[in-house]
Amino acid sequence: MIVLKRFYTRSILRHIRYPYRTNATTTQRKPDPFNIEYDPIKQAVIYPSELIIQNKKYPTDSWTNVNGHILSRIGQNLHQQKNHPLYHLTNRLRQHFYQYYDPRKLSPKFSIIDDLRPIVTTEQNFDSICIPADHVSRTKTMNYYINKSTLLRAHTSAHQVDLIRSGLNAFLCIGDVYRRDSIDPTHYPVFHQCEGVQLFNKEELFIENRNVRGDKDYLQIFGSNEHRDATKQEGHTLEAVKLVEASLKKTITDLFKNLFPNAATLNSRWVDATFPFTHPSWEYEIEIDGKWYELLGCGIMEHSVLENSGLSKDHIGWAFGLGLERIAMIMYGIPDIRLFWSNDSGFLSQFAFDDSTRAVRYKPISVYPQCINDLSMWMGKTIIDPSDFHDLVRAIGGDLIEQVVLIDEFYSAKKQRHSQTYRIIYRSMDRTLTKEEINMVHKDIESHCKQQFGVEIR
Ligand code: FA5
Ligand code: MG
Repeated sequence: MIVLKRFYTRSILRHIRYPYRTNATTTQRKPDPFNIEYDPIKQAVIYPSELIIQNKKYPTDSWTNVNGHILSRIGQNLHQQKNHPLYHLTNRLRQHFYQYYDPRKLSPKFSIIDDLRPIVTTEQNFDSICIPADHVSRTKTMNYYINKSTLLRAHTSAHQVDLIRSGLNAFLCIGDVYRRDSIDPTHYPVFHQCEGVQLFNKEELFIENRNVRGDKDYLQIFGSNEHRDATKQEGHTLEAVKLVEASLKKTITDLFKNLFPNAATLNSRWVDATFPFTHPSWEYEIEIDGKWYELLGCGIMEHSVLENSGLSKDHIGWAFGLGLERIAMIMYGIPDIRLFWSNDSGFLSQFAFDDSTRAVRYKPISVYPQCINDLSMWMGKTIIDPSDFHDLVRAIGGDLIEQVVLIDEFYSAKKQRHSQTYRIIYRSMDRTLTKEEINMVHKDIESHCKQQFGVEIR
């Protein structure tokens, strides 16, 4: 696990192209469809004054840090592509949640929204859900900004407030999300999330109580002397919080029983967590072959999020956000998150069926060898933030990069310089890479590191 050294964050100059055709043995540059260029003399990425994304124009500024490789993923909507594993999982989520019925509305309780564009404002992604102005999750190091006020959503929680404002009180929101995250078999800079939200008013929450006692006002959601502590927010009564917690945990447990019918053999646990938009909060993990995998984050919605949504003091609710790829990888035995982006018919044909509940295990088409190259550098004026390095490597090597790990870091008092060594593991999903090809990509990474970070290769 790489510990990001946030205090070393520097202004980011990044190489922006995805220049290698992965199916050719000779490397060729593709023209950048977004007109993003790298100027080797100024040693800077040159953005056009506006970016045109899905026919909409966005002005660029000093916050712009998207790249062509990432922008090309917008609109692919893997979860809507028939016969894709994420499409089947989305269908299963839909089928499961449509079982909850609202007898008053004579319709399914949960609305399912899966087509909201991933370009959002900082207000939607952060402010609307109470992420503080100085929170680390807002940094350029962690997000893909189009400009200072517009970014690629980092989570589907960005839509909570808009959807509640539109009148929904129970919904799922499914879509692609974008993060400058570490690179390994379970993390990818673009992945898919499903947000779930359910709100309750007093009558809905205490329905059992009302039926039994015929006394609507016996229990309350809000009390005047309630303080915030580990178990609840200020204002909330413990009995309301405990009922919402029970509803949340039952909803999630029932979902996973449905997704993994032999759940008797599936160990799961709730881990206390912290999110700015829920309190209390948990993560849900399941155990596979002795390893615990985090599948989702969840909790009781912060009351101020509901206030931002225009609700007065009469509702309480839960929310969760789960990662589709993580679940699909376990469900189908898919070993590497990059496979979801594969156009290889050997991969996709394994998911070509209509009944999304069909149990299938992914059979690796073939296994190609890894190619490991280390890169050791003396730092220039500033120390490279690993996420900047990951981004540069991914932008140059594209999907040939399986993993990037910072394996060594030290300070030489004699040289008065910092050193970092990264291990870059190359592997193609669809062919054996030649040493020459990898060396060419590796050399390109080296020379861009020199240009962009002012390092000296050791
Ligand atoms: C969130 O994104 C919160 N918005 C979730 C949430 C929603 C909490 C509502 C409370 C209420 P987190 O960053 O942990 O939390 O991501 C949620 C899930 O997305 C993770 O549990 C994991 O399944 C998945 N995930 C996160 N990062 C990646 C990644 N880089 N690649 C693939 N999946 C990821
Ligand atoms: Mg998490």
